[in-house]
Amino acid sequence: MALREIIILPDKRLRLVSEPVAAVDAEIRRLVEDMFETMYDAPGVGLAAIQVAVPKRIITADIAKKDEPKRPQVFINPEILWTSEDRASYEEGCLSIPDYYEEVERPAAVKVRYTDLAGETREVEANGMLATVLQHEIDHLNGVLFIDHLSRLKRDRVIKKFAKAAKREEKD
Ligand code: GNR
Ligand code: NI
Repeated sequence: MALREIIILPDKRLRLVSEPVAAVDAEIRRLVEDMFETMYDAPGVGLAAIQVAVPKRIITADIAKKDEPKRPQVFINPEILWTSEDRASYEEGCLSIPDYYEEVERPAAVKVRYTDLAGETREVEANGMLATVLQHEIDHLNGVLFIDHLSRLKRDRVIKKFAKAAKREEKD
């Protein structure tokens, strides 16, 4: 197992559309292990492979509370089959946009088809936190960030702030 570096804004790779996984082999299993280690270390409740610079359609998640046993979940090649009409609002954050949080409204429930670590096709109907996290992570697989769901003013402000921070880093 190994920690991998999480890429942050304005890294252009966050805008890539990730490629489907052809087969769940040893390399994919190693990547998933590293993603869990990186996600728990961060800590975060979800992680998309592109956040560790691998443009493959893989998500790890664990929405268990701190005082509960770990509940690791892996979603490979996830597809949203259905979204509810009713919506829910959560304060979202992203490990690739550190220390920035905003309310985002999304469908309250989703049905997702995915492949598990054994290579089996499965379906899950999620609501609450898991529904939000799945949508946030599937967005990452399509090069979409949660700030894309905010007003242009808010989004441009955040992008500008991270662009400036990167420039300062360059000079140091
Ligand atoms: O750790 C995370 N918390 C979170 C909170 C609300 C909605 C989505 C998330 S996902 C985020 C980790 C992350 O950046 N995943 O891509
Ligand atoms: Ni994120």
